[in-house]
Amino acid sequence: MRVQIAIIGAGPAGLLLGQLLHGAGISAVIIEQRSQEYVLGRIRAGVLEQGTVELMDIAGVGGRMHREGLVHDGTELCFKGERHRIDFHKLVGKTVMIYGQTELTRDLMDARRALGLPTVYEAANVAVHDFDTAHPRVTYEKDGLAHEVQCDFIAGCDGFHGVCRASVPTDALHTYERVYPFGWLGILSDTPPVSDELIYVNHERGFALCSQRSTTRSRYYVQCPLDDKVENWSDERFWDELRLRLDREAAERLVTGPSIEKSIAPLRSFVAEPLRFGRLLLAGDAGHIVPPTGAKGLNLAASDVRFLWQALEDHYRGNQTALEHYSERCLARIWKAERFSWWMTSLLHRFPDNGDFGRKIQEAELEYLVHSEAASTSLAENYVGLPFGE
Ligand code: FAS
Ligand code: PHB
Repeated sequence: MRVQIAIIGAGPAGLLLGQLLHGAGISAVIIEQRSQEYVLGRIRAGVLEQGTVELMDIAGVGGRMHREGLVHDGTELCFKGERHRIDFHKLVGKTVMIYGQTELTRDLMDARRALGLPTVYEAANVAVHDFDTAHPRVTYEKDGLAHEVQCDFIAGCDGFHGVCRASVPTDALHTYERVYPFGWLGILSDTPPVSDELIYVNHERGFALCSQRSTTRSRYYVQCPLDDKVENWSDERFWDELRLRLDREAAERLVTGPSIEKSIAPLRSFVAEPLRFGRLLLAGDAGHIVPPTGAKGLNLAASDVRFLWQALEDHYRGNQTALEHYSERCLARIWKAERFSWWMTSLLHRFPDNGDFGRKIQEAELEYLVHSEAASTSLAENYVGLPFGE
């Protein structure tokens, strides 16, 4: 097979890039190691920045998102048993969209299928070759048969554990990493959300987050030890622990029910530099990871894709500037999101080594944050997504 772009990975980054390239008349194939059902079964992000919403509209797949997504004007911070609202719309004139990553991925998969665009699921032994030449190749096996794709560029959208970044010579890559000493235990339930907007909780027992997927489906998280096991958590134990971390009003309002998904995710900050190696370009989790506290992971993937789509479109029009600056443009935005995600995580979680002093500093910062318009505005402009030009 020969295409202009070989995209590795059918997560949000790969699918969104494929849709945008199609709109620009650029041929691409997506090669994914898992089945569609497996990809859709992963329960992940829930908050879309306006930039991501706009990109879905440009890609022509925003219809259901606008019909079923929930627009939120703000969020709440809960500490010392009290909730404080941060009003995004009043402070920075922007909002966020609550629409699960699963639904966004489903919309992109459905659109790709309807257009009959080439997508290989359950590809085995995917490998990338010769990306330091003008003739990169991808090989894979499907149903026991070997296949090869010749292309102009390879888009590495294969996530943190993918093959693309792993194929780059280690001396060509510099990585930065911080692993956090706790995880998030998440539960999905068909119960009405406890509040109209999200609630981020700083509590002596640990962080908690009340999120949602719709008016009838909720997503909750509690901070748990890194070595904890999901088998240790019955639904009842989860609900009891969540209640202990909520303010009184939310604890009384909480509607519990059977979990339809329950899992523990580790938290890390990670960045690989640069993001381009000849004809291989990394986008999304393949190049960086953020702790989900700032709701940035999916949105960063979308902003990388925006830059990559523009760079590839310009390349085929004979202008190489955006391609030559792809990595630095992405990284300028990535590092600001990494900082915000690290800051939100540091502010809201219990760190084993922080001690009483660390706890008092967190409380002082939260008090300052909710009583200073300047501090609240800073949180708001980062949470809704910084402008692309910056
Ligand atoms: P993805 O990892 O989504 O997709 C990569 C794709 O590449 C996968 O389908 C994978 O199967 C495929 N792949 C991997 N190796 C391959 C190979 N060798 N060959 C072919 N295909 C290969 N973000 C938030 O904003 N909020 C959250 O609450 C949140 N929660 C998360 C919870 C968990 C457990 C995880 C892991 C991440 C979470 N994230 C969250 C971040 C997440 O949403 C990512 O940012 C988002 O999925 C990034 O999308 P992609 O870059 O497309 O990577
Ligand atoms: C989610 O709904 O899964 C979610 C929302 C906001 C976050 C993290 C996760 O910061």
